[in-house]
Amino acid sequence: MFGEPKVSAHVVLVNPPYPPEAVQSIFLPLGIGYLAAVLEQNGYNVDVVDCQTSSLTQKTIENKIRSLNPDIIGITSATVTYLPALDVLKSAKAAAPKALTLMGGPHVTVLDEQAVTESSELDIVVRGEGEQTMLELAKLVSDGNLKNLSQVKGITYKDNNQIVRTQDRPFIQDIDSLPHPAHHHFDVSMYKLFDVNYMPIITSRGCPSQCTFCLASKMCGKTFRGRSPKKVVDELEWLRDEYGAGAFAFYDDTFTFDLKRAFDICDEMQKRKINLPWDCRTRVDRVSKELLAKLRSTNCQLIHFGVESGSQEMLKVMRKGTTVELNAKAIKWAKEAGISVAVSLVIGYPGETPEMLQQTIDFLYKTKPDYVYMCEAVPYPGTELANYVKELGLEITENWNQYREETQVFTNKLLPLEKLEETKKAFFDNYFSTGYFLNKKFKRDFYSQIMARAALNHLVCNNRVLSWGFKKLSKMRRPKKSVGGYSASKTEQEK
Ligand code: B12
Ligand code: SF4
Repeated sequence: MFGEPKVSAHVVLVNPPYPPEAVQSIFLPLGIGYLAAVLEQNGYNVDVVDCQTSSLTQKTIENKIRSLNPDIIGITSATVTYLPALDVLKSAKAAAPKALTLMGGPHVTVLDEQAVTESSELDIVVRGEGEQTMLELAKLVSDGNLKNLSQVKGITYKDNNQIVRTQDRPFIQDIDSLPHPAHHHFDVSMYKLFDVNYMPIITSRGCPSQCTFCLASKMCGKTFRGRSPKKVVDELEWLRDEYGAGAFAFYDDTFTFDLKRAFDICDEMQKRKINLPWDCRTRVDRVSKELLAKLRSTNCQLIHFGVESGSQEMLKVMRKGTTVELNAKAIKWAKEAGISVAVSLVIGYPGETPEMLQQTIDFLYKTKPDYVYMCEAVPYPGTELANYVKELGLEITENWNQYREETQVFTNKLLPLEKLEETKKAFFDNYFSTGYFLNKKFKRDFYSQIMARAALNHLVCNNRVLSWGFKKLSKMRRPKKSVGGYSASKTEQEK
């Protein structure tokens, strides 16, 4: 059904563009990196098209795919990149009509049936972790044996207008068995920040927590699967030696979930003299004073805590399993250990009132984190929050392009959008002061420079003269994209 038998299928993996209205936050896509790596390890020929670092039009994507002439085209997508991914599929299928088209990632893992139904160009959705499934599909295509599709776990496809959903694929138990992601397919200089190669790494998969707004456990399971400290530090060394890494972003859901493993990784980093700056993300109930001191001793300069709210009631509704007190304590401990703290917050959650939001603002003034992400509560498909919003009958958009942290996609009558935006703006106007900017600027370390840049962006946007001068300057440079997830706010982007 999908082309001639091949000795070894040629696979093209595509990272779709963001919708034009979204913050263009670029990062090295680890999912594609892992898929490319396992394919190459098994002898397949792989090309990668990253539409986020290069401004490709539909036509250029089509031409590129035509020239590559693949047997399989695999596209990744989150909810925000789903519609652009469908557009890419159209071009891809026009360029290579016989190629088997696949889509994976968090959006289609949940809305798999909808995806194969609404897109005639999409042959198969790959649900959840994709490495093994990708290999099995590449093998079937290579052998010209697609009639055995139903044997492949973790996929959804249409067969004679009937949707077939094979059984879920179990998560990979030994994630140490995975190769390093195939970074050679990317121009790593595109992800530089302040001339530093800021390289991502994931050292574990799975999150046992069940926060209502998060899809992590649906993607990677409820069981924490950690890589061994030796393998983790092998990858850090490789990133430093092969890619000139100058700083590392540990993108695990909860890097310190297993405290002992976190200590052991630090020991291994010390033993092998990896002393580059790094940051990680974790929960406030998975750190101790001792651990924070240990992280700092290996040059951890920034820790991101999922604080979510300054209202105990909201933390309970979000099933965060933490307390306001614990949040404050963890921030204090990290700062005492000499680690900068970034906190992420979920605002506009159903049931949140202006008073509760004010509790969050008060919490920030009291605990003084070094950086703040205020993310709108976005009901991503598959989350408990999405079900809750539906149950409450709240008005919600299904324009997936809007599903990003700076956009409100449902109406919270208790906390109207104007009030939310006004509170948020007032907070950032105060927080990103000239004093904040100078303080970070003079610290000179890598992460302080990122924070100083964010403050400067905010200050410039709030000042008409500076803003005019900046626009003139930026027209002379290439368009600015944010890197590594440190996005500018919506207001900054729009001005
Ligand atoms: C790290 C991370 C980031 C990093 C990116 C790091 C990186 N270099 O890749 C940063 C901070 C930049 C980031 C940004 C955003 N993120 Co994020 N992120 C994560 C996190 C914690 C881990 C993702 C990851 O790298 N996993 C490891 C890799 C190996 O897995 P993967 O990418 O999922 O790919 C695997 C499978 O999905 C599948 N697969 C994926 N694509 C394809 C394609 C094919 C063809 C096949 C066969 C298989 C396949 O196989 C891959 C290998 O197993 C997840 C939570 C989670 N645990 O999933 C959230 C998560 C993915 N992020 C989320 C969101 C919302 C965002 C943002 C939209 C936030 C925003 N700005 O508004 C942005 C935009 C992301 C984008 N462009 O797609 C949501 C997505 C929900 C959704 N339905 O869209 C998640 C699930 C968290 C949540 N809130 O629930 N993120
Ligand atoms: S928000 Fe963090 S702790 Fe909560 S489920 Fe998601 S990854 Fe786990």
